[in-house]
Amino acid sequence: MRFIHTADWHLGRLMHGVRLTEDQAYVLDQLAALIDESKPDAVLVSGDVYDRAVPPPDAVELLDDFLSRVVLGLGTPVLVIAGNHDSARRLEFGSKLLAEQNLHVFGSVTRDISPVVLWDDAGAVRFYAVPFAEPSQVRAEFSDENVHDHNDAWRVVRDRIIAAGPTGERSVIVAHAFVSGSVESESERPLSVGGADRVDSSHFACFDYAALGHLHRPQSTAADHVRYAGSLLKYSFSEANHLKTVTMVEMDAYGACRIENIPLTPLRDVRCVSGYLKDLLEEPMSREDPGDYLKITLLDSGPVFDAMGRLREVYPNALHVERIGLNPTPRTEAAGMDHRKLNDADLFAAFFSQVTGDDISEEEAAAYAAVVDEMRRMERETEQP
Ligand SMILES: [Mn+2]
Repeated sequence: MRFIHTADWHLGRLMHGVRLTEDQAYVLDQLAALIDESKPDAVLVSGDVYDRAVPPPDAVELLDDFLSRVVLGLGTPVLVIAGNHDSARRLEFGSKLLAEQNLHVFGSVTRDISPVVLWDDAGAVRFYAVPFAEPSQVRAEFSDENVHDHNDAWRVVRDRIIAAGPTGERSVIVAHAFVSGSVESESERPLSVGGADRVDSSHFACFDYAALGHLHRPQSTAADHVRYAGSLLKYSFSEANHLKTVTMVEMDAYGACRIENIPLTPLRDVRCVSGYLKDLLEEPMSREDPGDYLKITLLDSGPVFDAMGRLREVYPNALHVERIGLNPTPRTEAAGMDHRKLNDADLFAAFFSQVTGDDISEEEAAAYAAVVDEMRRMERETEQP
């Protein structure tokens, strides 16, 4: 059994105000060509298909086009789950009809987790596709009052799958979750505030392969077969040194997996460069790719007039210019940090201490986390009347 695992496409995403649809279409073309060439038995998309609950029309068109080419044109079954960026209800529209064509879309978590079963010469492989869900949704759906966080939710889901499935058959789980010990990037939106989103790798290691989504750096976690495919593209400058890949998995008759990472070549790379303005303008550091998405750090200490305007004449996709050596003396520890690198809770703690003159207490931080989680939950529920 051969399948391709990919995740975190974030179709419709903006990076520093620039829409990435053209870049996404460019790599999806390569993925379609790879599917055509390698003829996998299935393609797994582990959530965050879209960047937001109501994606822009060109992103919807791009997904429609890609899925039609693969499912109808190439006859390859595709399994898609919703991630935390997707609207479960919108994504699952028409899913019963689409399943007839071998496009299996899972939007909302359900009590009955029935697998998509595919066959090879050695028998059946059961693919359990579990979309992202809030702990409160799992608590209600599974009528289990003991579900308080994501780890509890996954324990219940895993136990249900294992209890219902036959033993001895090969199985794959498709999931969108944050496995403890894995490495984050800057472009992921926390699943909940304050670390309550981490789940134990053991919930996934018991399957022959775990096709994970959520974290944008391609990585195996805990074991080779528990894997994040990583995002389709670099979605922040913190990912400039990532090699984005899709994962090709070859499963043998006993469920052992051989994993190969296949790089996709972006239309424009995401890079960080630094230098003096004069040098950058007169001797472009990378004449070969001046159209890449760039973060430029200027080393000049004196005043610089219209740095971005002048840089863009040479580097049309310069997205961010940073000056070092110009930062005012920070008043507090957090004020000296780059606010884009702080998470919600740290940002609020910095704001709190600036307004009150005191550091935030543990109780106050916990109260803040509870309010934000509740707010996010309500947002999702209004999404899903
Ligand atoms: Mn994501």
